[in-house]
Amino acid sequence: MQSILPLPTQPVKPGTSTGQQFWQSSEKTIDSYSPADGQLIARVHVSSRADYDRVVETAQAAFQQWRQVPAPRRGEIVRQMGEQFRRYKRELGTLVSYEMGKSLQEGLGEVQEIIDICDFAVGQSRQLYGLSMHSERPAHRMFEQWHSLGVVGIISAFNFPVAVWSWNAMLAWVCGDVCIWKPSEKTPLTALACQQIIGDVLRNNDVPEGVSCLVTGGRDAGEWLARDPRIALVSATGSTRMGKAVAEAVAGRLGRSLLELGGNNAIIVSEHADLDLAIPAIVFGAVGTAGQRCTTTRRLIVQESIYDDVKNRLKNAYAQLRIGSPLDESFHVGPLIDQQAVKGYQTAVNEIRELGGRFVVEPGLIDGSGFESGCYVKPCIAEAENQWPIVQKETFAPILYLLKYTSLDDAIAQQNAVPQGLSSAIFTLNMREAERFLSIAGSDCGIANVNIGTSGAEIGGAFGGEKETGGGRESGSDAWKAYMRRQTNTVNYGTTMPLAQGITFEL
Ligand code: UN1
Repeated sequence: MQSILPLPTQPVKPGTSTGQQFWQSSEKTIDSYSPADGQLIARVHVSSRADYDRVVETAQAAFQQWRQVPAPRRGEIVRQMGEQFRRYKRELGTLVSYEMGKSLQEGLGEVQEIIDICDFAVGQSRQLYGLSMHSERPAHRMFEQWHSLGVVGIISAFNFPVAVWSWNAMLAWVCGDVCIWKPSEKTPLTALACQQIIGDVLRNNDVPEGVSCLVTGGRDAGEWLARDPRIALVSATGSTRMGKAVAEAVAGRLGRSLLELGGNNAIIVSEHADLDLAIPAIVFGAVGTAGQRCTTTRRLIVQESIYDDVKNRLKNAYAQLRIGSPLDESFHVGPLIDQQAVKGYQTAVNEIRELGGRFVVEPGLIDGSGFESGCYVKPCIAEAENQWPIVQKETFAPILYLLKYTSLDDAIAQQNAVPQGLSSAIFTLNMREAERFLSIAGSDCGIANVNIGTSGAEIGGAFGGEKETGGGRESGSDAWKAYMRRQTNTVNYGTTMPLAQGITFEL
């Protein structure tokens, strides 16, 4: 079958940003298959350890220059990158959809997130503020400054193959850092495309080689970054298992890590909810990106008096879902990333049945014409119990668990009783319920919404979560601080030498 995009015919090589793909990459390649149609769409060279070391050395040298470029000037370069992403939005969005399998609309939405974070970062480049304090000593000035950190390693996941990189990279760049990106081995081509898209901007502005680098590979390459003391910050997005390995390795050298890991996100539906708002939010949250967002709605905690009504409405809504090629905009749901993910879905379904879970909307694999990749599954809904081990886990698939509650306290307790703490939501028109959910006695997640689903966060807020989600915050608000080092400065402009805490030290 003919590819739908002009894709490379030769294996492509990673390296640094300006198109000089000169690395002696190993002969090993990653084969990227589209889950949409099962086609091999690219072979990408895997970086060898020698390539990696050369990338880090180039990045370190680039940092010495880049950190001296005034931050607003770095912002101007990021602004130009945003323009490039606007220009190539359709092409990149289509490639994201084809390589990763999310619907074209969501692929375009992902590129929109890149554009938005570019805009955000441009503004931020003029707002890298430090505080000033009043010194306790006369004729002293005390203040803080934020300095660039160094080389930032970015490990990203297949499900948001380009946006998550940009949340990290765009902020890191305005902060004066340089970046080495290790994309998921499941989506290497979208990463190469991003490097190409920004390549002209880097070249036209004489940005030093090594400000934006790419290394490709699997676990090895991630471990190199995690163990390498030359990497000042490792920002990792992915499974909790991967995050723990990264956190341990980085902590072992007292480095910094920023972790954005698994979620097990719930929506509480109160008897005071407007169900016309709730149902579409639940369905998009549960089946969008085929249940492979870290913000996917996995648990629905419904007040018992409206439980049957919600169940029936969801059944009706799921009956209308159209599953098929992500590139065809008439479909709502695309495939899972690969057949391994399909196995994960099947294992979870079996476990639910063994525990006595009842499917309200039946699961299943889809085959036949148009589904040759073997990656398409039916979104399903199971009546389950919160404490079941399978419900406690993040299964990256469109499986929604229906849970029941009596009092709001009970609902909040269930919502919090999982190891993860990324996103959460309540649907209610009752002000007391909403405020209680947002209070210290409410949701324990990094994101808590009222009358909005769990997924689809805007880039302007800090993104991330608590507990096994890893505690990191990316994207908006003051997440930029993670990419800089703080320095406290005290200057004595007087003629005496007073000590702090009133200590006298006579000579
Ligand atoms: C992720 O799934 O890793 O909030 C990121 C959302 C998107 C980002 C998800 N803006 O669903």
